[in-house]
Amino acid sequence: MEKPLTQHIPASGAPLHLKEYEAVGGYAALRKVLQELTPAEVTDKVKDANLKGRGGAGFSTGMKWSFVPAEATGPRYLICNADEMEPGTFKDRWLLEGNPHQLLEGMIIAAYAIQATQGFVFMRWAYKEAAQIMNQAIADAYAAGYLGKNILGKNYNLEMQLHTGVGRYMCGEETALLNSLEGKRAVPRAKPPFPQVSGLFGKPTIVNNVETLSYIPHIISKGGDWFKSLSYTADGGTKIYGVSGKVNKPGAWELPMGVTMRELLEEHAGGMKAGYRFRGALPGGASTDFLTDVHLDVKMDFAGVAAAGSRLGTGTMVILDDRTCPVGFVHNLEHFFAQESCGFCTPCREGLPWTEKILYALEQGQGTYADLEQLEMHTKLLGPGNTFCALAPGAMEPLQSALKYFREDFEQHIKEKKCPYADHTHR
Ligand code: L3W
Repeated sequence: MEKPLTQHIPASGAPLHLKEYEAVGGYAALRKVLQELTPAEVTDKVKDANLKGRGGAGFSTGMKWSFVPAEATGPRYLICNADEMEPGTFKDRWLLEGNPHQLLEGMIIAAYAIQATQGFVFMRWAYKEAAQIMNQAIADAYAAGYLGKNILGKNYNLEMQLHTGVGRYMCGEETALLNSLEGKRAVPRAKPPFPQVSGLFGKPTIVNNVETLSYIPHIISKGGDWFKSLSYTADGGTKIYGVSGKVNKPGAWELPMGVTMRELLEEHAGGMKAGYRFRGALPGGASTDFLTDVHLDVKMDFAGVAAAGSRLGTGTMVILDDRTCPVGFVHNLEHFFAQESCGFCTPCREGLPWTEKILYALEQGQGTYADLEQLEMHTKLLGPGNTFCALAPGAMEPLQSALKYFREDFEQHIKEKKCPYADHTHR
C-alpha cells in the first residue's frame, strides 16, 4: 500500500521553511477557508472527518469547536497544547521541529472556525529548538500576511504568540495550562464550565494538541472522506505512533489509524534487540495500562486499545523487556507522577509519594505481602472519581496492570528479599 502520509516532514529532520512549505501546497487550505468557507462550514468539515483529539483523550475535535457559544461577546482564544511531557512521548516534538507552518496553518484555520483573535502556542520549556523554530515561523507568517490584520486581504485578524511554560506535566491538562498562561499556579479548574465556554480569562477558548491541529490543513484541502479513508478502522485518519525501549529502531512514524501493536513493534521499530524478549507495553505513554504478548494483534485505535483493557493515549508505546524489572519500571513511573502532582487534591498529593515509597521498598527487597494489598487499595483510592483531575488515575493505570500481569515478579522480590534482575535501577 502506498504510504498515506498527511504530514510533510523533511527526512533530514531540518524544519520546512515557509517557501518550502508553500511549495508543497502549504497555506492553500487557509486561502480556501478565507475565500470560500464560513466558520461553521469549517467546523462541519472537521466533524465530518471524525478527527479525534491526539493529545490522549480522543475527544471529537469538530464537536469541541462547536461548543463555543455563538452569542459569546468579547475575545475568544485558540491554544495549541505543545506541553508534551507524557513519558515516552515525542510525536509533537517531531511535528514542531519538522513542520512549524503546518501547525500554524492548522491553528489559523481553527482560530477562524471559532472566530478567535488571539492564538497561543503553549510549549514545554525543555523544547528549546522547537521554540526557536516556532518563533521564526510565527515571524515569517506575519511577514507573509498569514497572521496579523486582514489576513490574505480578508476581513479576519489573528495575533499569535509562543509561550513557554516552566516544565510541569500538569500543564498538559488544559485548565491547569490556562491558569499557568494567566500567571497563576498551574492547578486544574473544575469542569464544567469547559474552556469552550469559559476558558482563558473567562472567555471561550479551544485547546487542541499539536498533532490534532497539524491534520487540519489536509482535512480542509482533501476532505473528510479522504481523511477517514486513510484509516484501517472506524477512527478516522492517520496517527503518529512511536515506540521506545529495547527495540532496534526506536522512533515515530505516521501510519494508518488502527495498525496493530505487532506491526508497530516488528516492522517499524525493527523488533526487539538481540538478547531481549518482549514482555509488555504501555500503548500510549506512561498513564496507560500495560498490554502483553497476548495483545500484540490489538488494533491501535481508541476502541481497539480500550477493548483490550487500556487506552490509546498518545499512541507512543513504551516497551517492557524481559531483562528489566517490572517493579523498578513502575517505581520509576510513580516517582515521575509523584513529583509532578500539583498538590491540589489530597489523594494525589499524599497517595502518589506513598505509592512510590512502597514500590521503592519492594524493589529493594524490603517489601511485604501487606504492601501488595496496600498498592491494590491505592489503585482504587487514587482511581477515577476520587481525585480532582486525571493525573493520579492515569498514574494508577501502569501500576494496576503491572500488579495483574507481573504479579509473580512482585512476589519474587518479597520471597527472595532482593531484586532478581540485574537491571533493576531505574532512577
Ligand atoms: C465539552 C464535555 N468538552 C471532554 C473536552 C475537554 C478536553 C477534551 C478531553 O486529559 C488525557 C488524560 C491523560 N463537554 C467534554 C468536553 N471535553 N468532555 O475534551 O477531555 P478529557 O477530560 O477527556 O481529558 P483531559 O483531562 O484533557 C487528557 C491522557 O490524556 N494522556 C496525557 C497526555 C499528555 C500529554 C502531554 O504530554 N502534553 O499529551 C495520555 O494518555 O492521562 O486522560 O479538551 O475540554 N462534556
